[in-house]
Amino acid sequence: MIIRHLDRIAGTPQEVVTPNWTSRRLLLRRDGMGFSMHETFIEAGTETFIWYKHHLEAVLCIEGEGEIEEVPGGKVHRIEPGMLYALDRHDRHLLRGKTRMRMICVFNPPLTGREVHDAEGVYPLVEDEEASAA
Ligand code: 9YT
Repeated sequence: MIIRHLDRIAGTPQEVVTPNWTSRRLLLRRDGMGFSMHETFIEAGTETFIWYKHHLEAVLCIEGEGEIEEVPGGKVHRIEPGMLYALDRHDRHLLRGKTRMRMICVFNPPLTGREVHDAEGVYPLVEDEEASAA
């Protein structure tokens, strides 16, 4: 059995901080579960273009408000606590945080933990002055 706690992931390599989002990886490929599981915070006022070409992802909003826009197509869906979106077709999308959103994300196949630094389909459009790798 694997036991993890979010409080013990903050400040470790399993926490990735970028101008638009912060993600804490609860489970990764090496855990052997067949999926990875993340807590991701989307910062207020940010817009991020995301395309997971090689992964399926489901995202459940726990806190906060925002929206997801389908690309192409432009259809916009409101994100609020309880809303889930599943990218079953590797859907390209724009993710916008109106307030800071707390999301629980699951990936199949699981992330190894290195993809984000290789910009695995995540391209921030809005960045702070101190932009870092995303
Ligand atoms: C909301 C969302 O797409 N989260 C993805 C997880 C994050 N990009 C990570 O852990 O790398």
